[in-house]
Amino acid sequence: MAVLLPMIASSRSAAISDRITRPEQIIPALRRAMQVLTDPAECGPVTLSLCRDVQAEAYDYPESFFAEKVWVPRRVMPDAEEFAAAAAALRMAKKPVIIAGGGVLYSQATESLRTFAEAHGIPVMETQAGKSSLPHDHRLNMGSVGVTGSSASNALAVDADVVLAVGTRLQDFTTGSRALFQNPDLKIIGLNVQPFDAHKHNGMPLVADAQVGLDALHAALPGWIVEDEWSEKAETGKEEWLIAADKATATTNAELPSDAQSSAPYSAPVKTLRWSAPPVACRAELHKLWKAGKPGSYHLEYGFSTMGYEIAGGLGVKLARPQDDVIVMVGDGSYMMLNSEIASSIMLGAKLTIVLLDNAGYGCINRLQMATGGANFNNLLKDTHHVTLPGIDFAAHAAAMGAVSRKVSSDRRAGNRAAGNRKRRANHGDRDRYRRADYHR
Ligand SMILES: Cc1ncc(C[n+]2csc(CCOP(=O)(O)OP(=O)(O)O)c2C)c(N)n1
Ligand SMILES: [Mg+2]
Repeated sequence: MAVLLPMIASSRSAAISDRITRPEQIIPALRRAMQVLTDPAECGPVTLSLCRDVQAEAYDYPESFFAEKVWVPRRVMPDAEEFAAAAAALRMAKKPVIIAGGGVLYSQATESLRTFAEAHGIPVMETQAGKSSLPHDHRLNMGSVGVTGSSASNALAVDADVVLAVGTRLQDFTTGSRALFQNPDLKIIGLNVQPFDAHKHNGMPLVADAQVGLDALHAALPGWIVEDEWSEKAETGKEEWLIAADKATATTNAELPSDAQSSAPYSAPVKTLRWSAPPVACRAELHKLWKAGKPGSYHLEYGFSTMGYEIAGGLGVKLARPQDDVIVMVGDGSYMMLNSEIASSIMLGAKLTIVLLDNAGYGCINRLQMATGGANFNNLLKDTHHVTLPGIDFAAHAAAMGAVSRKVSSDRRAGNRAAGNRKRRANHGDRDRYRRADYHR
C-alpha cells in the first residue's frame, strides 16, 4: 500500500496538487510546481504527494533536470483599453489617493511608486503587506490605512474620488469592510497582476505588473498634479497624525507600558537599519506606529494572522537577508505555540533578536472580548480554569535551546541591550531575546 507524504503543504487549497506514483513523474511535477510558486499572480501553493515506496526507488534522472534555472519575474503589460480608462479616471481626479499593497514590494515597484506619487502629488497609504513601500517619514506617506489605519490616511480615504489600489487585495481590514470610502462618485482602479483582485469593489481593472503599470501611468499623465487644497489636507493630516503617534509611544508614569509603547524602542533606529518584525501580538499598533525605513524593513503575516509564525518567519527573513539585523516581536501566547526555530536559528548560525512581550496570556483577544462588552474569560492565564498558574520562565526556556537570554524590566533597557548586542553579534554571533515585565497581571 502506498503511503502519501506531502512535500509542500498549505492551509489554502493547493493551486496544484500532484500525486507521484513513479519516480520519473517528479520531473514534470517539480517544473510545474516551480512555475506556480514563482507566478506573480498565483504564488502557489503547491502540494506534491510522494508515495513512500516510490521514494525508495532508484531512477537515472537526466542531467538537464538538475541544470540551474534563473527566475525572471514576469512583468505583465496593461491592456490598452483598461489602461486608457484608468489614465482618464486619474486625469479627472480631484482627490486621488494610492493604496500600496504587498504587490508593490513583490514587484520591486517602490521607486516607481515614489516617482509617480511625487510627480503628481498623490498621497500614499499602506496596507500591512505594503508597509515600507515608502519610508515612514516621506511627506506623501500617510501611513497605515483602514481598521488599523492612521487618522491621516483614513480622513483622506473618506473623501477620495479615485483610489489607485496597487498590488492590494483590498480586504476587509483595508476597506473597513466597505465602510471606509464614502465619496458617492468613488472610482477604484485595481492595478494588480491577479484579475480577481483587480475587479474587487466594483473596481476598474488594470491587470498589470505594479512597476510597469505605475511607470506607464506616469508617462501618460505629463504635467498632471493634484490641486493644492488636497495636498494641504494631506500635509496637515500627516502632521496631526505624527503628533498623535508620538504621544501614543512616549513613555509615561504608568505602571506597565502599552503595546504601542513597547514597540517604540525597536522601531526607532529603522532609518539606518533594515529590521523586520513579524509579530501577531500588537499588530494593529505596529501597522500604525512601526517606523519602517527601507523597503522590506517590515514583515507581518496577516493573510491568516497565524500565531506561531513569528520566530519561523523571522528566521526566513534572516536566511533571505543574512546581512540585515532581524528583530522578531512575539507574544507569550505565540511563543508557546512555536518556539523551536530558536534551535534551528542557532544550528544555522542565523542570528535573531527576539523580543518576547509577556503579559501572561492572550492580551489582544482579551481586549477584544472586553471591548464587545464581555467579561474576562479564558484569555489571560489568570482567567482560565487552573489549579496553579504557570510561572513560565521564558528566558530559561530559550536559553535551554541555546539562546543568550535576558529578562528585562523596561522597554528602554531592552532597546539598549538590543543595540549593544548587535555589536556583540559581530564578534561572537550571540543570539538574544528578552522577556519584558508583565503588564497585565
Ligand atoms: C494559530 C492561531 N490561533 C488563534 C489565533 C487568534 N489569536 C490572535 S492573537 C491571539 C492571542 C495572542 O497572544 P500573545 O501572543 O500572548 O500576544 P498578546 O496579544 O498577549 O500581546 C489569538 C489567540 C491566531 N491568530 N492564530
Ligand atoms: Mg500575551
